[in-house]
Formats: sequence, structure tokens, C-alpha cells
Amino acid sequence: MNKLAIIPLLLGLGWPVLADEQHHAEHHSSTQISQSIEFRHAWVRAAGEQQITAAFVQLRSAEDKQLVAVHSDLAEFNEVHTHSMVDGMMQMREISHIDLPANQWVNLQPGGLHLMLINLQRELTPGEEIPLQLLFADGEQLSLPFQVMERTYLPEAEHHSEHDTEMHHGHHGH
Ligand SMILES: [Cu+2]
Repeated sequence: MNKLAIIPLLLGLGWPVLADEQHHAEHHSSTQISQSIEFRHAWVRAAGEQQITAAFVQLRSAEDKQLVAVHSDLAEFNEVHTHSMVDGMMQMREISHIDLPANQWVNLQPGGLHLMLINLQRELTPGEEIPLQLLFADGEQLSLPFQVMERTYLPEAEHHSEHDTEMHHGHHGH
């Protein structure tokens, strides 16, 4: 009977510690995945024929760390990217690392930091889950499960807007 429980681990289908907690990660609680790293809301945008997509996650480390690379068997190139404004246009570019200051949530999200998967070997369908390996500067390597979401999906956190107040501050009266 116990053999059945062991099979998923042998197949590499899940991070052992995660097995029971995985579904919580899709909501607002987080999952401790190693001694220092906690994550929540790991998702990747669905991809069909375009063969390119981006993955997002929120990470918190108990100590200063740097995320330096992402790996997956699903894509030929896996890159760490950010967005920045160049001549009034939003552009994305590859960066060498993402800083994770101790005890701070760092959000990879649309329009900001993200993981880029280029030349996908197959389609990614909403509802499935794919593993991505994250590499840190200190040599730590973690496999995280990323939920494939619809192409139109945006996380709730995107909705807050500070633009209105920002603009008003810019006006210095009459
Ligand atoms: Cu990108």
C-alpha cells in the first residue's frame, strides 16, 4: 500500500514537502520551499503556437539572496527579465539577477520582473502545472510548481492604482 505513495516522488512529480500544501499556494498563503525561501502565487501564462511566454512568482527569503537563473526542460532558452521605460516605451530586457533582500516579498508580475521561456517545446494549457527550477547565487536550486493560467489572466494585486494621486502631486497650482 505504501508503494503507491512513493511513486509520485520517484517520478519527480512533486516536491515532497509541497505535496500537501500545494493547493494553498494558489490562494494568498505562501509555501516554505526550503530553509530560507518561501513562495506564493507561482503561475505561467498559457502558450500555444507563439512558443514564448512568461512566468511569475512572489518570493521571500529569510536571508539576502539573489535569483540568478531559471531552468526548464520545456523551453530552449530561460531568462530572467525586467521591464523598463526606454524613450517612453515599455521594453523588456534580460538581467543578471533579481535581488531578494532578507524578509521582503519580491513580486515578479506582468509589467515588471518576470521569467521568460523562449522556444517552448510544446503548448502550455490552462489548468496544468509545470515545474521550473530556480537557481540562486549561493548555489541553492529549487523546483517550484507553476500553474498555467489563461492568456487573459491578471493577478488581483494588479488592480490597485496610485496613478491618480501621483498626477495631482505633479500640479503646482495656478
Ligand atoms: Cu521578457
